[in-house]
Amino acid sequence: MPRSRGGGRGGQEAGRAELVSRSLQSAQHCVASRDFGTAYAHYLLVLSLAPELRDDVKETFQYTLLKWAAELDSLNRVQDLFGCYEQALELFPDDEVICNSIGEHLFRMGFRDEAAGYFHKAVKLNPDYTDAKENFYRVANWLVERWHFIMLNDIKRNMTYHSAIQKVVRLGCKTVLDIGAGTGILSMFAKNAGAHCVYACELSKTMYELSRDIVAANKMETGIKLLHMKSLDIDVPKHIPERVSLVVTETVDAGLFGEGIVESLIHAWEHLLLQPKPKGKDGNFEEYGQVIPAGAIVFGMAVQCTEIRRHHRLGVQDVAGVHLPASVKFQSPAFSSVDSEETVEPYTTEKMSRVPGGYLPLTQSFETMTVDFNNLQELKSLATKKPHQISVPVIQEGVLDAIIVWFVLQLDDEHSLSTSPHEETCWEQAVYPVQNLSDVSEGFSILPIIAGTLGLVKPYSSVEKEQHRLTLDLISEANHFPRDTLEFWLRHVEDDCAVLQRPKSDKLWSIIILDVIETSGLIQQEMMEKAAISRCLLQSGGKIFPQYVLMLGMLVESQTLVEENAVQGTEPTLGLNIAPFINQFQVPVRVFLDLSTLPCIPLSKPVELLRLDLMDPYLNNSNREVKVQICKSGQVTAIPFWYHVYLDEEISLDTSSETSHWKQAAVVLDNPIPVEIGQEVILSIQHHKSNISITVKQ
Ligand code: 44T
Repeated sequence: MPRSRGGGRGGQEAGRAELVSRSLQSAQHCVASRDFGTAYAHYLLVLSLAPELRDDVKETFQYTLLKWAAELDSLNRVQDLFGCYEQALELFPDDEVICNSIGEHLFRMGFRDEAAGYFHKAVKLNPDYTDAKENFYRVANWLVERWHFIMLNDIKRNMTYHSAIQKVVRLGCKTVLDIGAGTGILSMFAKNAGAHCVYACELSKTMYELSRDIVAANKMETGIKLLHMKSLDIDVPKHIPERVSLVVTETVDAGLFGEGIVESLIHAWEHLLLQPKPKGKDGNFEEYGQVIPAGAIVFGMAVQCTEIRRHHRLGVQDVAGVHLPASVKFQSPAFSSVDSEETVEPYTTEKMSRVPGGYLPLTQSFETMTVDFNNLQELKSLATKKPHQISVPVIQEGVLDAIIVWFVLQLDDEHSLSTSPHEETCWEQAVYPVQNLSDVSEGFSILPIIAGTLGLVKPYSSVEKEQHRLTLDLISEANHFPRDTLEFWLRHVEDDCAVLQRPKSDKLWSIIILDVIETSGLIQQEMMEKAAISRCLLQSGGKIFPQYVLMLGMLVESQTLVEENAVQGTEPTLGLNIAPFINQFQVPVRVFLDLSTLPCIPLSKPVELLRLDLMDPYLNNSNREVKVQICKSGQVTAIPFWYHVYLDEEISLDTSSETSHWKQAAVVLDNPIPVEIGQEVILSIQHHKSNISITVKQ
């Protein structure tokens, strides 16, 4: 055969080798000349022709991919960007760097759940990969919400559900559907009580996968059929073979209805449950359908509460000499549902027993409504019910700030759970603020206007949303600010670099104000990196506000923090093995803490943990040890921390002050450390870029 025609195996092989080697060379050449797009294409060719080179080229391929992705990102070529990642994942399906990087892009684009999934995958692939871990901790709260830990640790709630389920299963309800299974705990109660068939549905992918592991670990995978779906999409006999005699569910939020329990149960009665038992008729439990919980009573109470007022009402008309005109409406998130995409509930939630400053009841508690979950007609009429009025006598003079709402969940006629603020319970209450003003969304700042009032300054501001810019324009106008005094640039979510840029007209900045601490109590992501860029954009003698930040902390014993952080062994879950699975989603730092009302015993005085200097990087030390004097014997379980933000040498803000908008955060230890009065404990503070870790040296 004529070789020159490329026929024959040897010839093909040689041709392939030649092409691979040339493409590889081109790829390397392109990387060197920073043409990452072309390099990436060459690598794809190399890898498709010579998969055996996978391990050799992995590192440069990754580098090329990340560079090319960054370029596509800045060009806003989103589809190409994710196309690339998809290809890359096909070639390297178990690559933690690629997963983490996809997560970062998704996160910046606002897809937090999806991002969280990729960070979780990256951490699973490599538990020591610090970047992915940091990212994971920031989003774990979205994947598995913190209340899972709190509810699973609530032994009273678990026992009450357990008894109620056991009772009806023993009476004959042998086919069970668990709506909103979460970890699968109620399904396992039903199975253990003797149910023949248990079906469980769960909407969240993460929770569904977790429940599969948990059910298997408890050796019930053959008895419980898990479905990753919304109950409303379940069809008999497609997904479950028969109608069931019992539905168990705890798909209720602090306001009872926020998880859609009424809609789910209407659907369940119409399509998934056996017919209800006619009144007065006894008979076999297996022939009829019923629901646990059987019903609920909803209560309300009018309260005065300065903390709620502070969050939902603008208490001032002037801020540092800037007048806020009435035409500017600051809306609380609880009332912004009209034009936003997601349906937002008209309430927020609060654990009233722990609200800073407490609250004053202005009325007695009153019943607002009752619901019978075993009555389809009633459920249906509820879904279309008109609002009604109730009048309630005032028993205490005061300012009406909110109506707080809770409920008693009647599992059956002997078992009930209350979410009342007086109850020792894991539940928060629903808060319906009476005022719909204020609680301006994060990222909105009138600092540039304040700066503008101080004299001959030309403030520039980065604004996150067009709406914010319009609002600043309105406020400027009301304060008789010449229109062109203030200049803005819109900050694009994907484009972080644009936040810090050179001034348009002038040479360099004289003051740069950085937002350094999040409301959650954490340091802003990349804060030190932004400070470093800012230093390069300052004119000589220019200043960064704040100049430096002190981080303070103390050692405490707090059972509450421990229980809110991780499921504590098998005891609270009545012997079921759930803790090690859900605890994978535990995070080492608890955020949005109210230190002033946290149940805890201080074991030390506050100490300075770290100084972060934004103006002078040489004053920062990356790792240090701090000695802490123990002033009371006990078990150290947590290290709450907060900040003193020094705008300059004299003027500072304390983020633990009760009048600040900041909450606090705390490191929660995996294992408590026993300490004696007089002892010294050494804390090791590691600080890398803007990520800080605090550990106790043993
Ligand atoms: N909130 C408690 C409990 N689901 C909410 O995906 C108490 C809140 C709480 N699955 C502070 C404190 C506390 N079909 O995993 C979730 C959810 C799932 C469904 C399938 C459906 N129709 C649904 C509806 C919901 O059910 C699980 C539980 S629902 C939420 C419980 C400590 N804030």
